[in-house]
Amino acid sequence: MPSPVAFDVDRLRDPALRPIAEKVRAGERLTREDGVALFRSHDLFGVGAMADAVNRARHGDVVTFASNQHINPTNVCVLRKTCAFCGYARLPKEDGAYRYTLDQVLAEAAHAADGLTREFHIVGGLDMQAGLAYYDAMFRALKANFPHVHIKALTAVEIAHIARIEKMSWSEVLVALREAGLDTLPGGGAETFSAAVREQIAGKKLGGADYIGVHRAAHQLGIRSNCTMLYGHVESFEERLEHLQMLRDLQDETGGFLAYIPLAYHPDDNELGKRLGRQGTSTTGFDDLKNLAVGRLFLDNFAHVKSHWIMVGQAVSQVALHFGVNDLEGTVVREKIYHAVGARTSQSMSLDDLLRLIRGAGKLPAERDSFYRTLRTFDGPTPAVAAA
Ligand code: V47
Ligand code: SF4
Repeated sequence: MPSPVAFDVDRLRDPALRPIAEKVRAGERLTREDGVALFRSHDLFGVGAMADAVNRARHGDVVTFASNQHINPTNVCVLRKTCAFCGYARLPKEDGAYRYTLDQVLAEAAHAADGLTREFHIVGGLDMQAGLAYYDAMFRALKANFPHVHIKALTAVEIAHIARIEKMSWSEVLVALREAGLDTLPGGGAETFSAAVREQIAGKKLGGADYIGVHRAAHQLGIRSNCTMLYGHVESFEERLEHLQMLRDLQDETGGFLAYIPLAYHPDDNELGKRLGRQGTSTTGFDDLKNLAVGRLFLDNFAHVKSHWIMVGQAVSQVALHFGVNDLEGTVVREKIYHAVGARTSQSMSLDDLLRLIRGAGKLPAERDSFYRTLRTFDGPTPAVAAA
């Protein structure tokens, strides 16, 4: 349950937020209706100030990041025609389709030889040729070559896909992959859980209840995971809260989630963007900050809320550090999935740039491992904004 938090209710401009702020102050859990009211309010600073108070009570001024490397081993996906928001997947014979060999994965992973990379984030398509043996061999080889690097790999949707093609249960697949080197699961594949939304944007994809089921199975085996929500497409505020409620309920049950990451929908180069006539118009800064702040306030049983600067840009991510966010997606090397759908941000950020961004917000950067244990802090004066 949340703890009481010092907060000056007089800072709010929107009277509708007052009863919610009283709950935040008293350490009372917010209802779905409260969550919808937070989304409806135009008092962004009021919502942000509440999220900031809750975040500071947990983490003070510390902002964490992990040095990670994204590897996307295959873009071949059986759902290519049905996930309307995806610009990354290809059918097996389509132009641009690829599936890495083990050597290609190792060549890509070779960046980690610098000793700085601490995590491989490995996700790809639902490829009929990428079953248990493919990932088993990959994880074993990565662990043999880079024993110090954590493997965060395969979304719930990919776990369920491997289970289906191998005729195994989710838990059997998870146990086998853990044997091979899997450490944690990333949060992708959640999209928006509402059946009505899924029907419109990802009709054939694993449903919300099953996404939760795979994460429950992982948590029961002691495998921690992240979770996400894709927002800014066709979903309503009520549907966002339905989604957040399912995440909060599982966290109450297992405590297995490490972090929540809202993902801003990018409308370029995908069917959904064309259908909605939204190409070239990504989510607004207002909605990006709201999603992060509401995540912090509603998911009171989550320690970490992460902003993904590749999706919302470095500027919004920096401001988000005062809207409830305590973690930034790290010094990612070669991101592909969002750059296939119009993300204009850089594909990686250097350590220096990340430190500058965090310090420029008056925060204290700390490099963490994949379980959020601090690895190193960065002492020294915080540069003034003008010099940052
Ligand atoms: O599930 C696909 C999203 C997700 C688009 O766990 C899109 O630490 C926006 O979940 N616009 C996968 N998003 C990535 C993901 C993730 C990223 C960073 C860190 C972690 C973590 C997880 O990418 C997919 C989907 O929701 N995605 N297409 C698009 N057009
Ligand atoms: Fe395949 Fe994932 Fe893209 Fe859907 S979002 S088409 S499951 S790669």
